[in-house]
Amino acid sequence: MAKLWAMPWSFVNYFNRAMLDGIRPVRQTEVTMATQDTAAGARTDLDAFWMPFTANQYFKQDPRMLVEADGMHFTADDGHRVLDATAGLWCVNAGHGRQEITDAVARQLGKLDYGPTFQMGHPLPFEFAERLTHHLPEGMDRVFFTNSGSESVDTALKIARAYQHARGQSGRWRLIGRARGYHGVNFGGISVGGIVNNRRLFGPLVGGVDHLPHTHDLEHNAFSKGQPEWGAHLADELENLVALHGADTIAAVIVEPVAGSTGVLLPPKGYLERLRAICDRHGIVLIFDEVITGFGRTGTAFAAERFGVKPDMITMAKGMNNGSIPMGGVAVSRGIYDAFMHDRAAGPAIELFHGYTYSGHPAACAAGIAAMDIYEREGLLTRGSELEAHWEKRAHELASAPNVIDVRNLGLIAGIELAPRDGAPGQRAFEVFRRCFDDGLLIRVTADIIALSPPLIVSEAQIDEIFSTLGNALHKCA
Ligand code: PXG
Repeated sequence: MAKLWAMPWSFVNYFNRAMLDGIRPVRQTEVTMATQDTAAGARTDLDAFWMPFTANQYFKQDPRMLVEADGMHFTADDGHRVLDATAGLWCVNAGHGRQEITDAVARQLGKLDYGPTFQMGHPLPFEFAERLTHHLPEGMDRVFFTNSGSESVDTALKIARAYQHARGQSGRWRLIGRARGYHGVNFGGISVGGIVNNRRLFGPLVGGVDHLPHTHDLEHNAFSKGQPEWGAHLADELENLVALHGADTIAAVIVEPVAGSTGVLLPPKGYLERLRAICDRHGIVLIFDEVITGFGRTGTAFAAERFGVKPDMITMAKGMNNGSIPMGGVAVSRGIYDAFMHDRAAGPAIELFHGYTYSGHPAACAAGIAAMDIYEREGLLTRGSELEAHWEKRAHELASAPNVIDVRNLGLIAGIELAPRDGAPGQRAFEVFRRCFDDGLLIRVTADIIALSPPLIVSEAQIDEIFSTLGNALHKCA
């Protein structure tokens, strides 16, 4: 059975490690937190906000504060501009400060600020769901709204189990995830997820979960341009899990088509196709977690299209409304939806006991419709494929930079893996991150892996700037 991949220096605890490893030792007495100038000039104490996935104590002594954003840039509180090579956290696909989105949200809040969607409706989620179907794989034309990627994942897992029940297969409740998978932070997501530090302190997780092995192996697929040649056979591990548990106990498999948070892992050629075939053979629902790959990141609207593999459900969030208002969603195939909707004579009986107060929030939907207008008008959902050759060429020029042990890329995503410093894993990449930030470039680091995912409006000149600033930082931090 697949062992969960232990990722001790994932971004999950990365900053704590950096602290322990002595980048900047923290004395507890120093931790009377800094105050910070706000844009308005008032001083704000930093204590009250418990920051997510952050070494709070470390950060609050020496905060990096972003106060404005426009197009491809953030502006920090000291006035220096930072080129955003991460689209925020993989979400601002159309670039920052899009006036159209701002106006749509303001208009909507003025007209209908909130409207329930439980046994009631308002027009926006119907319109937005319909718009989304234009970009989803054919037949995946029913959308459940949530407020985040984590909620989308837990929603999809619940729908999968309930669907199996609805079609008379209530013995199918097992869920299969993958080592190194990141599916958000709720109990379902961390259960199918495969990042040890996200799971280990939280007690018993969702039962009936197993994991496939991940597909990353530098011995076989280092310096891949696009999908690696090696690794399709790793999908066959699903057959072993079927043999072990019995297909009639398995509800669903969930994978990220391209794994992001764990450090950009690309699907080997043929791998997703094999997963699809095995799921089909055994009546297992296949869920693609497209929270980061959705909305143009891989050069098509969804990675399902890029890889030519149609799942049964797609989870989404982030780029859905350009990161402007918390929102997520789950697209399901017509077959799954119809399994719940078979009895028109049921009257006001609820088909699925699940939903959120803010499912289909008017402002989030208005932002989403405006984002779709921009994506479609500016061709952003396919711009990644136009820029991919240039992006790939520049990314792979870093192969000869100090300590680089892998460069991998697909669409407008790149992962650059560094050899860890002896006895101080994660430290080198964190130094590169700090150096880049000071030099005006925002990157993400996960352990010793640098992840790049700029807004899809990035120009070729800005791509050059990203890789030359990063290249310089790699030399300086050698
Ligand atoms: N699924 C996937 C595949 C994700 O990447 C989530 C679910 C959870 O989404 P929410 O909206 O609940 O955060 C994610 C989130 C990073 C990074 O730097 C990635 C995520 C979040 C924050 C940072 O790689 N992905």
